[in-house]
Formats: sequence, C-alpha cells, structure tokens
Amino acid sequence: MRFAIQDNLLGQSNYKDSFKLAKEIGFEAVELNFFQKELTESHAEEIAKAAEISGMEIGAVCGGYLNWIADFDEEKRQTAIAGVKASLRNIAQMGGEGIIAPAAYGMYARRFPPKRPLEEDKRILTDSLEKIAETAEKYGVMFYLEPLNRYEDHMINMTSEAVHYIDAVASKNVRILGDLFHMNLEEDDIAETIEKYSDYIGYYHLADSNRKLPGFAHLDFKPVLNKLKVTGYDGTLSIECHLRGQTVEGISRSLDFLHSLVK
Ligand code: LER
Ligand code: MN
Repeated sequence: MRFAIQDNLLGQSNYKDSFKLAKEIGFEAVELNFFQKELTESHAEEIAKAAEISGMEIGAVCGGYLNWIADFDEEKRQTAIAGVKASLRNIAQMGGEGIIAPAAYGMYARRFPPKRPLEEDKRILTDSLEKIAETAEKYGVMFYLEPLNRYEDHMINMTSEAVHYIDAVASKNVRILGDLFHMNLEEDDIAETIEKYSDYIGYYHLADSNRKLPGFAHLDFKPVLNKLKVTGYDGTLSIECHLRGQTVEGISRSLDFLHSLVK
C-alpha cells in the first residue's frame, strides 16, 4: 500500500512545490483535488512535469468534471459523463491512477418526498457507469465510485450499496473508494467491511472521526490499518481531510502515526 495526500492540503501555489513538499514529508503519491472543476490537457501537462521533476507518483483525481454522474437534470448528467471521460483521457496521459466520483453530492436528502424513484436512480447511475467504464478501459485507468454519508449523498451511503453497481457494470476498471470519514458514519464495523469487500474496494480516503488529520481525533485506526495489512491491500491510502491550523508539522505527525500502524 502507498500513502498519498490531496494536493490542496499542502498549501503550495503550484504542483511542483506541492509534489516536492509531499515527497519531503514522506508520501509516495499525491492525489489531485479537482472538486467541480474540469481537468484540462494543460493541467495534465503541468502535473506530469511536476511528478517527473519531484519523482513523485500521481494518485487519483478527486473530481475533474462538472455536476454529478447521477444528476437529476439529464443535460447536467451528460455534462458530468463527458467531463469524466475527458478527464480520464488526460489522467491516462499524465500517468495518474484514475478518477474519484460519488453518485451525487448535496442534491437531495432522503427525508424529502421522493424526487426520482429508486429504480430510476439505479437505472440512471448504471447507465452513467457503463459509459464511463468503457472509457476507463480504453485508457487503462480506474474509476472509483465513492459512497458518501447520508448528509451528502442520498443514493449510495454504504459500501454494500455500491457493490450492486460494481457487479452490474462488471469492469475491472471500476471499483469502490472507501472513505474512512463516511464509513465511520455509515458502516456498522469498518474493519469487517474492509474484509468483506476487499475485492471491490480499490482506493481509500483517510480522515479521522471529525474529518481532521488521521491520529488527531477518536477513530480507532489500529484495527482498520491492521485489516488492510492482513487482507493484503496494495492500493492507495490518501489523506482527504480538513486542517485545524495544522501545517506541515501536523501532516508529518499524521503520516508518522499511520506508518507506525502498518509496520
Ligand atoms: C466528499 O465528502 C468526499 O469525500 C470526496 O472525496 C468526494 O468525492
Ligand atoms: Mn472522500
């Protein structure tokens, strides 16, 4: 397994400095945060150059497209699919791992009267994923479907709910992303989920219980990292969190904490 961090947490103004700093701290890869932002060819060139100069690996891109792949609005959904496809091509060119996307984000809450029948939700999302899978396979990059907690996404909150789509799409280039912050809110037992769905989960986001740096709050990382170790997880574990005033020193302490648990 390799540890990564999202570039925006490093507080630098360009990719070259971000990658250099991530390397100095001890990360093996950097994940790019492109939340609701398209990743263009020129971004890809700049990122590839920064990776080459710094000797840093490129993780996945979180975002890289506009709207949501299960958007209620058909035109917006098509824009999201086209954006994901274009970014997948650029990501392949820059040597990145793939793209990360939830089904939907902040669109609707299950407390409201149904906006789209569940069966229609499923049909729409499966259709988006099938189209995306084709492109991911063509370019040899990954698409990671990310369950989010109930306050952010009304469609997929638990790993078990995402499994249905991975089976339906049946592509080796489509897998689930397990985000510990969301898992901590939604799963009964994170370690058990990791084991049960080890063939489905291909990437992790790391954050503590309050979505701050791992090791700074009360999520018990020991059984989680131990389970990843014993199940032979060999993918990326990428820090995606908010900072509470911590800078390089805090990030460094967090990485040391994570390393100490997988020794
Ligand atoms: C949003 O809460 C999140 O976890 C991101 O990784 C969205 O893809
Ligand atoms: Mn996440």
